[in-house]
Amino acid sequence: MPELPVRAIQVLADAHPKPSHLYFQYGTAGFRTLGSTLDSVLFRVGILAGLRSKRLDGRTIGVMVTASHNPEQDNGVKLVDPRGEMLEASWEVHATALANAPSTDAFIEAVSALVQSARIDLSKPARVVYARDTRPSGPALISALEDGFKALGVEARDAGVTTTPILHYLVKAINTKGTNESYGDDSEDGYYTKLSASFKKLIAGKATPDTVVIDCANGVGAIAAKNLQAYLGTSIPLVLENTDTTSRGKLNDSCGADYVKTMQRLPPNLVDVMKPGQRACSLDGDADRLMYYYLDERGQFHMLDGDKIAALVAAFIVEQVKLAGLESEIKVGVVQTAYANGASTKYLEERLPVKCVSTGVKHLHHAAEHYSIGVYFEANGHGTVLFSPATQEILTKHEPSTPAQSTALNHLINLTQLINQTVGDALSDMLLVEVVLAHKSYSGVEWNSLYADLPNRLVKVVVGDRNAFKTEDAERRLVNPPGLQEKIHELVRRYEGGRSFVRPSGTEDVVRVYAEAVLRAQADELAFRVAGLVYDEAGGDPAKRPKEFI
Ligand code: NG1
Ligand code: ZN
Repeated sequence: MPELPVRAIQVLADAHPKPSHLYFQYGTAGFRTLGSTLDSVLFRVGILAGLRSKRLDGRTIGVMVTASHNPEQDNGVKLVDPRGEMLEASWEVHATALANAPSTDAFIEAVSALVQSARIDLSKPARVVYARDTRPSGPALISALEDGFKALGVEARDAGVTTTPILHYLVKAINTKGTNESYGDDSEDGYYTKLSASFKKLIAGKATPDTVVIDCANGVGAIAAKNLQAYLGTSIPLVLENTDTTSRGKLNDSCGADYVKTMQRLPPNLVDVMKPGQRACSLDGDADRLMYYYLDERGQFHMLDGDKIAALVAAFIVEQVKLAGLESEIKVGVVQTAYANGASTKYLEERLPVKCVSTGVKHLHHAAEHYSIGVYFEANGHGTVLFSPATQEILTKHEPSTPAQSTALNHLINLTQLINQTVGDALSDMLLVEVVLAHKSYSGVEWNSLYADLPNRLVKVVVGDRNAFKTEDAERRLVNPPGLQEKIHELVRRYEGGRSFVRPSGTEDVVRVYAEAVLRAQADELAFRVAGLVYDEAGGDPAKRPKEFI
């Protein structure tokens, strides 16, 4: 039985000491904080990824270095399991334990304990594929990660600078290579070819879509969008904006999907670019979120968020399943979180099964796997559509009895190719939206009128200890601090169409407050009043109480 290469780990771990005053937590998006503090975390994640691979018999694990929509100075790292999905939850605890071991000796002890408790066979190979986004702190963090690989003897493949969804694609493609479940060629070329070929088939015979403006958030999505554009050729005219990935300070700055969603407005530098009625969309810093929008004839901004994408796509898929004559065999369902606009939930519930789960892609993804076709989107624009293995088999085996059934069946098969089956993917989702719009002959206006969003507001509250906030019922109810939920409920009752909930963020040291109501002013007021309750309850300094917390 081989032993841990303790000496090699020791020497390299000493070169990546843990800052003594910091605590790192593997949250909903992996580790994420100031990039300059993450050196030891990356080194340790290199070893953790190797151990995870050994545990899974040498299957390839993914490591993505990104902080997504966060400001440029932040960075982060997350692990991707062999099927291209998020790291299994039980290993999040191991990740946190390894990251916080105070010294090299303590770290080696924690690694040994993990090898024992998870019964890791050290004689197995360790294989990892890794990538980063365009953040300036990326290269140094990658070299810390590579030291981790070196210490454990990991066979590591560098996927360079690429998007989160492409890295997930690669992981799945590598692990299914040569099997009958092959996900595609394990290269970026394989990814672009798969997306562009299925897109072209899906819009064949339809009018070429109008020009779509893509705000690339000055991030890695700019590189991927440019590559994809070459594969798409003339099938869809794209105009790429915010593509500066080299100037400091530009990433996600007044642009990108998160800016659009939280500010509920156009990125300022698109104001002069967009024509009335023209569609545009924003990616986030690692291109796994997508927000659509358009300006109407009066120049008014209309946002088409993840909920609107879910509504558009779910209705289209239900229609195609019916047309293919597969209604009794294939059940389509939608998964949302409590952040979904109440109007979207109402619209969807009238048409198909809808489930609400806790925030975090892993919860959405797992719930979506319970349907034959599971559509999941977070309001912030992260989402995808999952086709179960049984459904994929039905689609390949089904014998259509009319030409119309055959057409719909082919559309569904092509959708399984177009849609990223591993994680939310802004570029794949953008093409999906354009396919549905082309089929329905919808402009942004018709799409937007599927239902009218309830006005809503999302507020952050800085508290002493966000871990004091505990929730239940898919985060819709607070159970701790005691008594606070009753006070929130009491407030909500006073607002027409009022809904509000409070939960600790998994990616920032804050508590989030969401509120919606029939009227804009009421949604704002409710959000700020609940934020005030949270602030007072959580021991915020009265002198620093934000004045808008009425
Ligand atoms: P937190 O910080 O836990 O609210 C945010 C998003 C999630 C998810 C993660 C991962 C909101 C309200 N929350 O999580 O939906 O996308 O980041 O990036 O949008
Ligand atoms: Zn992202």
